[in-house]
Amino acid sequence: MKRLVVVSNRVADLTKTAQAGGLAVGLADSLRQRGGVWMGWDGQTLKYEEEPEPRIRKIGEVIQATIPLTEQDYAEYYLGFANSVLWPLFHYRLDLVEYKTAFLEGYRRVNAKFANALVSTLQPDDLIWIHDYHLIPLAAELRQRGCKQRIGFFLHIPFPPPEILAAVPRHRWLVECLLKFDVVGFQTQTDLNNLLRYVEDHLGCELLPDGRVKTRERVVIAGCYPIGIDVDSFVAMAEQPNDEVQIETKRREILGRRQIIGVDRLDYTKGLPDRLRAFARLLEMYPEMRKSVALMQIATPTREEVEAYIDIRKELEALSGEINGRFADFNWTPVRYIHGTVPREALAALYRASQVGFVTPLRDGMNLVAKEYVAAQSMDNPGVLVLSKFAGAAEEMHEALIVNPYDVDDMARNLCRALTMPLDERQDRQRALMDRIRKHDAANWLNSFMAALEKGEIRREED
Ligand code: GDG
Repeated sequence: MKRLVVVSNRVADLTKTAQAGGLAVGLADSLRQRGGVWMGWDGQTLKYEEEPEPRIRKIGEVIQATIPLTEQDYAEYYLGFANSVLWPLFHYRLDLVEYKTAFLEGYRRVNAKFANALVSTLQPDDLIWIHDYHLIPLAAELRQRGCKQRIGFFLHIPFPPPEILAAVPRHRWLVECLLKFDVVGFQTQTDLNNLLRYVEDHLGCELLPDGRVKTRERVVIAGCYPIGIDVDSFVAMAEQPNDEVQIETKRREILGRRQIIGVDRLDYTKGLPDRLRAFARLLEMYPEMRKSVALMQIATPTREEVEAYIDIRKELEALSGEINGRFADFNWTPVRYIHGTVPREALAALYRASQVGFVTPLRDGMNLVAKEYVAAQSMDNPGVLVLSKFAGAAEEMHEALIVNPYDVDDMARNLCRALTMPLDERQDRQRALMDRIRKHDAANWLNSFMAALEKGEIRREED
């Protein structure tokens, strides 16, 4: 078996078995089994003139290679081009893009640093798999350094339509960089179609009947590989009794109250303000729901140095205060807003104890929370997933109640429908959703991408 070399902005902590997020778990498991290399930034910022050698650690069969960045790299590459240009742009938020030439320079510089660090560790037969928007130019940098290995790329976030992409300077260069990979993977058919439209209209590439893209120099596999979760391990976690959650659930049961749950990184793409407004609208439109339901919103802090993230935090704190001020009673708090991180086991138990999973991003690559919520439900009495049509997950999870995250009334109506749905309908939907998330689980994601990278296999849509 060929050695797998994974590169991502940050590396997962392989000494821990329980990690947050499907990417870390899926990749860590696979790397542990087949052995390989994982390279990324170590999270440190240091002052240095000459690029330091990567720090190598061997954990079981996995070699971890990490490099530090300078303060300037962190500001221009990470906070700058990656998170103030590409993140908002790829989520269709042109209004939040803050472009500076220095950001682009920092982005190219750090990708060159990654290439320098990586090239010395590579073997001729390696398969290289690069992850996410931070590292789009990395294949181009590696090719310049003579790399002939097969290199794949997976984009975890959406890929925007050409009309939006064209708003950022050097958009053509970005897409040309993508075409230096052998395999380019997206979460959904919509993202893939956006790329295909760009390469055909702006770069004059030929789209071959089998789905590959022919450029002047090479043929690239562009495909859709929806990411999934490790369903069984999540089911097992949700079935583990969690004392604190159980006590809280009993209390709610005695009072005859239901719970709606939202779990997100505190990001402006996740549609949190309108989610809270939709909950308030539910209480307005259906007064009988007052005191019989509460919203628990867990919002995990993230990228707190970027201006737009400071704004969204303030907005949410004000909104939850406002809703509670307006509707709360001495013995009922409608919104429980938690600005923090909850342990993964508690999260699974909370999903299971909630009658509605409320997932309403304005735009999302996939959204693993939607899949985790379904995996955590019991078949005896499952909850209902209310899901934004703009989450990548909506392309597969048709049996959720699909909503428009910009339409507060639509969300409120669907919350009411979820809270009053008969048991047999909930069970039918749960069965179908479970089948779907099992079919598109973490192992399937990994194997289908690896088949393309290793053997050049092309994924058919019905796979
Ligand atoms: C990107 C794309 C794509 C959240 N809060 C806590 C916590 N989490 C965990 C969730 C879930 C993960 O973090 C979030 O994953 P998502 O997929 O929902 O969203 P992003 O972080 O934006 O991920 C996304 C994903 O990459 C994978 O390709 O699906 O579209 O944006 O696993 O459970 N975990 C714990 N405590 C928390 O408070 N333990």
